[in-house]
Amino acid sequence: MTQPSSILDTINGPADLKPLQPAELRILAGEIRERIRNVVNRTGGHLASNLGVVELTLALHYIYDFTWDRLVWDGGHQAYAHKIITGRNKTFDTLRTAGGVSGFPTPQESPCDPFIVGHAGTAISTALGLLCANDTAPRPASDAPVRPPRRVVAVVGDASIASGMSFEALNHAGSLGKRLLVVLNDNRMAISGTVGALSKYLNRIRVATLYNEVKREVRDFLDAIPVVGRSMERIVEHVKDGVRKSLVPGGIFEEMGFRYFGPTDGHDVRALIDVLHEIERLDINGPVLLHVITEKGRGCEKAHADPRKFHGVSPGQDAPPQSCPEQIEDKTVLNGKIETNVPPLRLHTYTDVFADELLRIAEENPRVCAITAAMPDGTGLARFADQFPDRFFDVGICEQHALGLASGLAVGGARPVAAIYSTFLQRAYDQVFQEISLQNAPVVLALDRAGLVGSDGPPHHGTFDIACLRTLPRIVLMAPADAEELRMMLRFALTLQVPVALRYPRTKLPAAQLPAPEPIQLGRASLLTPGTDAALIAYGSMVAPAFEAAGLLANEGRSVAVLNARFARPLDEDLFRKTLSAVPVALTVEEGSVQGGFGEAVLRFCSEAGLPAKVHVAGVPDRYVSHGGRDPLLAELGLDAQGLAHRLRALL
Ligand SMILES: Cc1ncc(C[n+]2csc(CCOP(=O)(O)OP(=O)(O)O)c2C)c(N)n1
Repeated sequence: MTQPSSILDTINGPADLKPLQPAELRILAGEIRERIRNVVNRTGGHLASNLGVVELTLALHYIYDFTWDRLVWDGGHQAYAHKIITGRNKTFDTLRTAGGVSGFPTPQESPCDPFIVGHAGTAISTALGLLCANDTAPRPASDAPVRPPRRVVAVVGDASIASGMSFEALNHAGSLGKRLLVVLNDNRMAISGTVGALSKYLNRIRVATLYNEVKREVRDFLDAIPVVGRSMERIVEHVKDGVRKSLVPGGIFEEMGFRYFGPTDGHDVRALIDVLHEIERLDINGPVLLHVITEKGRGCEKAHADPRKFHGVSPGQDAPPQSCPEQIEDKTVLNGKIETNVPPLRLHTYTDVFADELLRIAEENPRVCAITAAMPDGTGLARFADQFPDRFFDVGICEQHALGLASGLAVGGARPVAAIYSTFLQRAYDQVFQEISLQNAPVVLALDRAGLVGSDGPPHHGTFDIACLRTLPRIVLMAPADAEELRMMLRFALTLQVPVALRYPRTKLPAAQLPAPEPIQLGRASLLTPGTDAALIAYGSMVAPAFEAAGLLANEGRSVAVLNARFARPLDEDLFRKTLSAVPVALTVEEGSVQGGFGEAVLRFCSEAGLPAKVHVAGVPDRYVSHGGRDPLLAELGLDAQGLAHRLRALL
């Protein structure tokens, strides 16, 4: 029998950690880091956050049994070590590849993952729900083995804890008084630096380096101060309270009903184990917050030195990536269409083009502002932040506030552009309704990553924005077919006095040469190719494959019209009526959910207008699409040129 060559080889599940000594756990931490680095170098993925939580992960699994207890990772982008320990080491090489291990927790892979997550700020709420569910569990049979109550642990980053939902959950948990354990993983970073007042507060705690011991001494000291007389008693109590708050770290959490522990060195596995033991020994009857200080990118020199660049990396990357994995997937040289007077950057993606054009517009118009919810790099706004710091707002992972702020800016006369990933917009649907649509606030929503995003998979695919937004009155929905059209649409959006959502995909700029775009007019589509056998009515990123599909069919002697819809709302009823009167069959195409999307709008129009054409809808089907490369996923769904041609052939 071959001997295991490392401690990691002996870890088949969390139970194998229990016999290890702290010194062995330290060695194991190093091995896990190596493993993460090697795999992520091949597959791409979130690097810096994962390297930062290795000891914390080991300590949590050492103390608890998460096949019984529950561990909820906020955002889930830092769960690689957890995956490696919980039986997924052997398959970890397939990380983020089609059919392989997901980059995020998922119960499909392990009973140790209670939720599929990818969006930040949710862990404290869902963990609290799990805890409350414990109370509803049926009584075990009298002869069943007695198990301790499940411990529920939420690990949340210092950026995610500042999101609205986290605050709502802290507020609730503090009042419920249940035994929730929140581990605040404080590395001072979101993807870029953490922003906001809470971040400054945490920084003060770190700088103070006060430990629980000190805290207890302060408490004891204050409690020992004698008080004389009733009115004096109240005054002295106020003074003591003030002193307590100024000296004791974590006061804000204590005020909310949590017992605060820390800050603890999150890379000292022994200290972590000790503090967790202590928390369990004290048997605290209420919520506890353990504040752990970690370093993003720990153990990898480059990632440690520049965690912003190494939040995520693309495959094959020991050299720094250009941005986070949400941003970099497809790399290609600039297609010849973008000609600019100011070419300092090579523009690879729609994100680059959006950011570049917004800068130009902002130079011309001092009322233009840009907003991001913790994604200055991913949305391309980092340059805007440098150039126009007074007109740039990074609000942290607070999409709801981002759109509330945008509404206020717009109503106040500014021209806000809120750049937000399609999937994260979902968090702020009510703000799009009340603060934007109902007010008729002229906010431009720049919806990046609209469509399939690739390896980040289901929590990140941006496939619901068309369906969500289409239902709201007033809002104009548009999507460019190529980079030039994106520039034109962004400029056009900022001339409108109504809300606009402009969606563009996470991909390289299309290689297919589309005809030069005509000027943009509200609710006007563009006929790219006339045809009599069928029509392809495509929206945004699907125009290029539709155009190519029509070319393939033309080679077979079929005459297929191609319409670049440009707007999903309002629709170009005149052009649609004309086109759909001239062909027997049409196929709408969108990189979004077929349920309630663009195609359904066309279907309804066609039916109500009594047009003879039979309209079919192509798009993302009514299920969650897994992770994998964007292009293979599109091909799998029949949304590439071949697939569209194939579908139309069948319809003809
Ligand atoms: C609702 C939402 N908005 C934005 C993101 C994108 N995002 C992924 S990780 C991350 C930073 C998280 O920072 P923190 O919670 O401090 O964890 P760390 O990565 O530093 O460990 C962001 C903004 C997200 N996942 N969810």
